[in-house]
Amino acid sequence: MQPMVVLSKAVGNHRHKELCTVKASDLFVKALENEGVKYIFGIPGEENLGFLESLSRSSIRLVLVRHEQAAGFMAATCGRLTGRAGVCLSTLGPGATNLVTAAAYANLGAMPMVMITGQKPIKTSKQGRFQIVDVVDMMQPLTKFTRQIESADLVASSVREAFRKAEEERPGAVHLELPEDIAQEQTDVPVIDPSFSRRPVAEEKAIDHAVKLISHARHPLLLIGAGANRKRTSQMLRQFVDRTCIPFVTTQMGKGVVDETNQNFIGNTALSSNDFVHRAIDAADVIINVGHDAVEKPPFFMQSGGRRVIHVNFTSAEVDPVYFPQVEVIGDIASSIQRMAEAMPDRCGRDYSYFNKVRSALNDHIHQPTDENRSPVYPQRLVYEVRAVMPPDGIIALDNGMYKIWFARNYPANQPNTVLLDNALASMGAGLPSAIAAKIVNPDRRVMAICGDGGFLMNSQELITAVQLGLDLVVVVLCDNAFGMVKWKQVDMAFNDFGLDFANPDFVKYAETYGAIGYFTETGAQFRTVAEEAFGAGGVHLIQVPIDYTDNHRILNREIKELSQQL
Ligand SMILES: Cc1ncc(C[n+]2csc(CCOP(=O)(O)OP(=O)(O)O)c2C)c(N)n1
Ligand SMILES: [Mg+2]
Repeated sequence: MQPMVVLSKAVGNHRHKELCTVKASDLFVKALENEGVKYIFGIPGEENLGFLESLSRSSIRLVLVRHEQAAGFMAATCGRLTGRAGVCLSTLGPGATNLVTAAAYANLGAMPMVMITGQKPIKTSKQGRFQIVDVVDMMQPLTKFTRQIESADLVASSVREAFRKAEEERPGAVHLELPEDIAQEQTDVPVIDPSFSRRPVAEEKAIDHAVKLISHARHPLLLIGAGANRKRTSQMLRQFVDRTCIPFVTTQMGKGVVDETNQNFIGNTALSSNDFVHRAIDAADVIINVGHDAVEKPPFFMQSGGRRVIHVNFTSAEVDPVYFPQVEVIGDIASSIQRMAEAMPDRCGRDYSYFNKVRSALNDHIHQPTDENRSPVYPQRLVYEVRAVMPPDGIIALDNGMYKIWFARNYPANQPNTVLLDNALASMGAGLPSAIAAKIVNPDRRVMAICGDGGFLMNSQELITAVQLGLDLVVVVLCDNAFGMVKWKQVDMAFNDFGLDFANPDFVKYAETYGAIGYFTETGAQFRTVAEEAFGAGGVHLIQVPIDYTDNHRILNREIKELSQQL
């Protein structure tokens, strides 16, 4: 940072007062440093040049990308992984419009993110309406907070407020617009430090009520959703499971909060209905629903007079026709869970034989096709091989496609945030950028991006960003030459096969033109060898894997339904 400019100004009574003033963009960057920001992802434009110059003298690292949408996905992923808002930067107009998908991704996915966009001078402009769109208004439905900074004196409070809003429950996206002329103004308003604050905790009576209900239940079930994936909750939930022996189920975005190889894990609600796990949900008389987030497809449907539901979350339940919990424990989740565990009598003696039956039927079904070495590769086999290659703390970052269901259902996650998937906006194109961000945040852990051939090409340009950053990254591209997931739905809805097939480039050569190393693997066994080699060698590697989706419909829509009904 540039030293503060010290101006000596004469004041009315002729005494001299020392005033410290600083350029607004310098102060902005200082405020970001004060919030603990380490990286800014983005593409600057002419209107950000003052800000960029301030940034060049800061401790913050600029990660230059090739599309603003990717910058937003990266910033959101930083927020998701750290709990502190990730930051992205773009110019006005077209740069800002490129950020909107990422804004929706962060806001729906509860990932704290601050977007900073430039703007033409607001006091005088000689360029008419060139490139001008109302970015502040455009961001309104996609953010928790969107503001133009109209004066240098508002920089400090605006930045603090933006971070406060982005990070507090429920986290999400915020936006600040810094116009070119304001960035150059001077101000003497200093940065504001983040306050010391703790989340409020649940009322004792609510805890008592929940404990009573669970204690009288014969078949209680714990459901871990997206909102449970926060710092400290993981440890408390594990202790809760160990102490009470209550079986648990995860939603797609609740994966890994508690180790899914734990003997009390029953399954994931990757499919909306008719899977083995839904039989366990049907059999439960009380569901302890932790971190329920209405943004995920409902993991179960309530019916009046049916099983009781205890809603444990930071905020109260959004009621709809299929969700109207009878008891709510509202406050910091970690604290609630810890207090509930302490107040519960040790009840490992309950009869969980039916849940155990569900678990072993699911496990058999998951493991049965893993020795299937066909080419193209069976998705179940691929999931198995990826799990074998990834250590417990390894991170897989999924794009959006058919394989996401297979990974959510069949890949046991060991630790929180080791399966980065988006079951909120469910946008294609986020797999590679989120893997890049995960590797930047966790340089010592294995990170693998897993993308479909459609989704990969939506942000494949970021391969060059990964190469330039010198990252060690393995990118898997699953090729069915189609928008496979939509095809799967098309079959299920008995529509004709139409409009979803495409041609692919040669991904091995494609990777090579970026300075990455490309491979083509035909079988699951080959995949494991190549992936191990790629991680061992370091650098950016792309593995093209032909994938066999021909049995998706039969297995996911029929076989699983029939088998689970027999339980
Ligand atoms: C940005 C965006 N566009 C469209 C969709 C709708 N969509 C969901 S999955 C999918 C197909 C994905 O194809 P691909 O990446 O090849 O993965 P596959 O399902 O074939 O494995 C589409 C088009 C979406 N989710 N996001
Ligand atoms: Mg595809």
